[in-house]
Amino acid sequence: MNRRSFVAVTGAAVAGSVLSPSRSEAAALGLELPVLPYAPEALEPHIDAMTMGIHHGKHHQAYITNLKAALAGASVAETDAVALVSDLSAVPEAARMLVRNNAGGHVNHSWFWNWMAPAGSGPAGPEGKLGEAIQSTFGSIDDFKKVFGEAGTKRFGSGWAWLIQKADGKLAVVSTPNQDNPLMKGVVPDSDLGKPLLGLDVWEHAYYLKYQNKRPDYIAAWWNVVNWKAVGEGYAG
Ligand code: MN3
Repeated sequence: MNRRSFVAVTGAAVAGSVLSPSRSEAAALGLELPVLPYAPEALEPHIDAMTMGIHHGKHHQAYITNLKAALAGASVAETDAVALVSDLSAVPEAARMLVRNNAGGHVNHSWFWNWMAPAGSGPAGPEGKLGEAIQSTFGSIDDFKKVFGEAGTKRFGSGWAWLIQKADGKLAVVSTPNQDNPLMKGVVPDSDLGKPLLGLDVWEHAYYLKYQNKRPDYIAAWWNVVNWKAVGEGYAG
Protein backbone atom coordinates (compact mmCIF):
# COMPACT_ATOMS: atom_id res chain seq x y z
CA MET A 1 0.00 0.00 0.00
CA ASN A 2 1.42 3.38 -0.85
CA ARG A 3 1.41 6.15 1.68
CA ARG A 4 -1.56 7.95 0.17
CA SER A 5 -3.89 4.95 0.20
CA PHE A 6 -2.68 4.02 3.68
CA VAL A 7 -3.64 7.46 4.96
CA ALA A 8 -7.04 7.18 3.24
CA VAL A 9 -7.72 3.79 4.82
CA THR A 10 -6.53 5.02 8.20
CA GLY A 11 -8.75 8.08 8.00
CA ALA A 12 -11.77 5.96 7.15
CA ALA A 13 -11.09 3.60 10.04
CA VAL A 14 -10.84 6.46 12.51
CA ALA A 15 -13.94 8.20 11.19
CA GLY A 16 -15.93 4.99 11.36
CA SER A 17 -15.16 4.12 14.96
CA VAL A 18 -15.95 5.80 18.24
CA LEU A 19 -12.71 5.47 20.09
CA SER A 20 -11.46 8.74 21.40
CA PRO A 21 -13.14 10.82 24.04
CA SER A 22 -14.08 14.13 22.49
CA ARG A 23 -15.41 17.50 23.51
CA SER A 24 -16.51 17.73 27.12
CA GLU A 25 -17.35 14.08 27.68
CA ALA A 26 -15.77 10.76 26.89
CA ALA A 27 -17.56 9.09 24.00
CA ALA A 28 -19.61 5.93 24.45
CA LEU A 29 -17.96 2.61 23.73
CA GLY A 30 -19.57 -0.73 22.92
CA LEU A 31 -18.22 -4.13 23.93
CA GLU A 32 -16.48 -5.08 20.68
CA LEU A 33 -12.78 -5.13 19.83
CA PRO A 34 -12.13 -1.97 17.79
CA VAL A 35 -10.16 -2.33 14.59
CA LEU A 36 -6.65 -0.90 14.93
CA PRO A 37 -6.56 2.41 13.03
CA TYR A 38 -3.23 1.39 11.41
CA ALA A 39 -1.37 -1.80 10.57
CA PRO A 40 0.32 -3.55 13.55
CA GLU A 41 3.74 -2.84 12.03
CA ALA A 42 2.96 0.83 11.32
CA LEU A 43 4.43 2.05 14.62
CA GLU A 44 7.83 0.43 14.08
CA PRO A 45 10.58 0.83 15.01
CA HIS A 46 9.18 2.49 18.16
CA ILE A 47 6.53 -0.14 18.93
CA ASP A 48 7.13 -3.50 17.27
CA ALA A 49 4.52 -5.42 15.27
CA MET A 50 4.52 -8.50 17.48
CA THR A 51 3.84 -6.45 20.61
CA MET A 52 1.02 -4.61 18.83
CA GLY A 53 -0.49 -7.83 17.51
CA ILE A 54 -0.49 -9.58 20.90
CA HIS A 55 -1.46 -6.45 22.81
CA HIS A 56 -4.47 -5.73 20.61
CA GLY A 57 -5.52 -9.20 19.50
CA LYS A 58 -4.90 -11.11 22.74
CA HIS A 59 -4.74 -8.76 25.74
CA HIS A 60 -7.43 -6.31 24.65
CA GLN A 61 -9.66 -9.11 23.39
CA ALA A 62 -9.28 -10.91 26.72
CA TYR A 63 -10.52 -7.83 28.63
CA ILE A 64 -13.64 -7.80 26.47
CA THR A 65 -14.24 -11.55 26.76
CA ASN A 66 -13.78 -11.43 30.54
CA LEU A 67 -15.94 -8.32 30.86
CA LYS A 68 -18.81 -9.95 28.99
CA ALA A 69 -18.53 -13.06 31.18
CA ALA A 70 -18.44 -10.96 34.36
CA LEU A 71 -21.51 -8.97 33.32
CA ALA A 72 -23.38 -12.12 32.34
CA GLY A 73 -22.47 -13.78 35.64
CA ALA A 74 -23.77 -10.78 37.57
CA SER A 75 -26.89 -10.42 35.39
CA VAL A 76 -25.84 -6.91 34.39
CA ALA A 77 -26.88 -5.90 30.87
CA GLU A 78 -24.09 -5.11 28.41
CA THR A 79 -23.87 -1.36 28.17
CA ASP A 80 -21.60 1.50 27.23
CA ALA A 81 -18.24 0.60 28.75
CA VAL A 82 -17.40 4.24 29.45
CA ALA A 83 -20.60 4.68 31.46
CA LEU A 84 -19.83 1.44 33.24
CA VAL A 85 -16.36 2.48 34.44
CA SER A 86 -17.61 5.96 35.35
CA ASP A 87 -20.08 4.50 37.84
CA LEU A 88 -19.35 0.99 39.03
CA SER A 89 -22.02 1.19 41.74
CA ALA A 90 -24.52 -0.35 39.30
CA VAL A 91 -22.49 -3.57 39.38
CA PRO A 92 -23.12 -6.02 42.26
CA GLU A 93 -20.23 -5.92 44.68
CA ALA A 94 -19.23 -9.54 44.11
CA ALA A 95 -18.52 -8.78 40.42
CA ARG A 96 -17.30 -5.21 40.81
CA MET A 97 -13.55 -5.88 40.85
CA LEU A 98 -13.77 -8.12 37.77
CA VAL A 99 -15.79 -5.51 35.92
CA ARG A 100 -13.55 -2.68 37.08
CA ASN A 101 -10.42 -4.43 35.80
CA ASN A 102 -11.82 -5.69 32.52
CA ALA A 103 -14.03 -2.75 31.58
CA GLY A 104 -11.12 -0.51 32.47
CA GLY A 105 -8.86 -2.62 30.27
CA HIS A 106 -11.28 -2.40 27.36
CA VAL A 107 -11.84 1.34 27.65
CA ASN A 108 -8.20 2.25 28.24
CA HIS A 109 -6.92 0.21 25.30
CA SER A 110 -9.63 1.47 22.95
CA TRP A 111 -8.42 4.99 23.66
CA PHE A 112 -4.75 4.02 23.59
CA TRP A 113 -4.82 2.70 20.00
CA ASN A 114 -6.29 5.97 18.83
CA TRP A 115 -3.75 8.05 20.75
CA MET A 116 -1.01 6.55 18.59
CA ALA A 117 -0.28 6.95 14.89
CA PRO A 118 2.63 6.15 12.57
CA ALA A 119 5.59 8.43 13.26
CA GLY A 120 5.56 11.48 11.00
CA SER A 121 1.92 11.06 9.94
CA GLY A 122 0.70 14.06 11.91
CA PRO A 123 1.81 16.97 14.08
CA ALA A 124 5.02 16.35 16.06
CA GLY A 125 3.61 17.93 19.20
CA PRO A 126 0.48 19.46 20.68
CA GLU A 127 -0.90 22.34 18.62
CA GLY A 128 -3.48 25.08 18.97
CA LYS A 129 -5.36 25.52 22.24
CA LEU A 130 -4.05 22.28 23.71
CA GLY A 131 -0.48 23.28 22.94
CA GLU A 132 -1.02 26.64 24.63
CA ALA A 133 -2.65 25.03 27.67
CA ILE A 134 0.18 22.52 28.06
CA GLN A 135 2.77 25.29 27.85
CA SER A 136 1.00 27.49 30.39
CA THR A 137 0.39 24.56 32.77
CA PHE A 138 3.75 22.82 32.62
CA GLY A 139 6.09 25.58 31.40
CA SER A 140 6.95 23.95 28.08
CA ILE A 141 6.16 20.88 26.01
CA ASP A 142 9.42 19.29 27.15
CA ASP A 143 8.56 19.94 30.80
CA PHE A 144 5.17 18.31 30.25
CA LYS A 145 6.84 15.27 28.68
CA LYS A 146 9.18 15.05 31.65
CA VAL A 147 6.34 15.13 34.18
CA PHE A 148 4.26 12.68 32.18
CA GLY A 149 7.21 10.34 31.60
CA GLU A 150 8.04 10.35 35.30
CA ALA A 151 4.43 9.47 36.12
CA GLY A 152 4.82 6.43 33.86
CA THR A 153 8.27 5.49 35.09
CA LYS A 154 7.37 5.76 38.75
CA ARG A 155 4.10 3.85 38.51
CA PHE A 156 4.99 0.73 40.50
CA GLY A 157 4.05 -2.48 38.74
CA SER A 158 1.30 -2.16 36.12
CA GLY A 159 -0.75 0.87 35.26
CA TRP A 160 -1.12 4.02 33.21
CA ALA A 161 0.10 7.61 33.03
CA TRP A 162 -2.50 10.18 31.99
CA LEU A 163 -2.93 13.74 30.84
CA ILE A 164 -6.38 14.76 32.03
CA GLN A 165 -8.63 17.76 31.80
CA LYS A 166 -10.35 18.33 35.11
CA ALA A 167 -13.91 19.52 35.61
CA ASP A 168 -12.62 23.09 36.02
CA GLY A 169 -10.90 22.85 32.62
CA LYS A 170 -7.35 22.66 34.01
CA LEU A 171 -4.81 20.10 32.83
CA ALA A 172 -3.05 17.63 35.11
CA VAL A 173 -0.82 14.59 34.89
CA VAL A 174 -1.86 11.63 37.04
CA SER A 175 -1.25 7.91 37.10
CA THR A 176 -3.44 4.96 37.99
CA PRO A 177 -2.66 1.34 38.93
CA ASN A 178 -3.80 -1.71 36.96
CA GLN A 179 -6.62 -0.79 34.55
CA ASP A 180 -8.11 2.03 36.60
CA ASN A 181 -8.62 5.33 34.81
CA PRO A 182 -9.45 8.96 35.64
CA LEU A 183 -13.17 8.52 34.95
CA MET A 184 -13.55 6.06 37.84
CA LYS A 185 -15.27 8.12 40.48
CA GLY A 186 -15.08 6.49 43.88
CA VAL A 187 -12.14 4.35 42.73
CA VAL A 188 -9.37 6.86 42.04
CA PRO A 189 -8.80 9.86 44.32
CA ASP A 190 -11.08 12.80 43.50
CA SER A 191 -7.98 14.88 42.71
CA ASP A 192 -7.15 12.44 39.87
CA LEU A 193 -10.57 12.58 38.23
CA GLY A 194 -10.92 14.16 34.82
CA LYS A 195 -11.36 13.50 31.16
CA PRO A 196 -8.42 11.51 29.75
CA LEU A 197 -6.79 13.38 26.88
CA LEU A 198 -3.77 11.09 26.54
CA GLY A 199 -2.79 7.88 28.28
CA LEU A 200 0.25 5.64 28.25
CA ASP A 201 0.10 1.94 29.02
CA VAL A 202 3.09 1.03 31.22
CA TRP A 203 2.14 -2.61 31.74
CA GLU A 204 5.08 -4.83 30.79
CA HIS A 205 2.96 -6.43 28.04
CA ALA A 206 3.06 -3.06 26.25
CA TYR A 207 6.83 -3.03 25.85
CA TYR A 208 8.64 -6.08 27.21
CA LEU A 209 9.34 -7.90 23.92
CA LYS A 210 11.33 -4.96 22.57
CA TYR A 211 12.43 -3.04 25.65
CA GLN A 212 12.55 -5.72 28.39
CA ASN A 213 13.05 -3.97 31.74
CA LYS A 214 13.84 -0.58 30.18
CA ARG A 215 10.53 1.19 30.66
CA PRO A 216 12.08 4.68 30.27
CA ASP A 217 13.37 3.70 26.79
CA TYR A 218 9.86 2.59 25.80
CA ILE A 219 8.41 5.88 27.02
CA ALA A 220 11.06 7.91 25.19
CA ALA A 221 10.33 6.05 21.94
CA TRP A 222 6.56 6.23 22.42
CA TRP A 223 6.53 10.02 22.06
CA ASN A 224 7.38 9.46 18.37
CA VAL A 225 4.05 7.77 17.77
CA VAL A 226 1.70 9.97 19.79
CA ASN A 227 -1.28 11.03 17.68
CA TRP A 228 -1.32 14.70 18.64
CA LYS A 229 -4.19 15.42 16.27
CA ALA A 230 -6.43 12.97 18.16
CA VAL A 231 -5.19 14.24 21.52
CA GLY A 232 -5.97 17.84 20.53
CA GLU A 233 -9.47 16.88 19.41
CA GLY A 234 -10.23 15.62 22.90
CA TYR A 235 -9.36 18.92 24.53
CA ALA A 236 -12.20 21.32 25.23
CA GLY A 237 -10.47 24.72 25.09
MN1 MN3 B 1 -2.07 -2.98 27.77
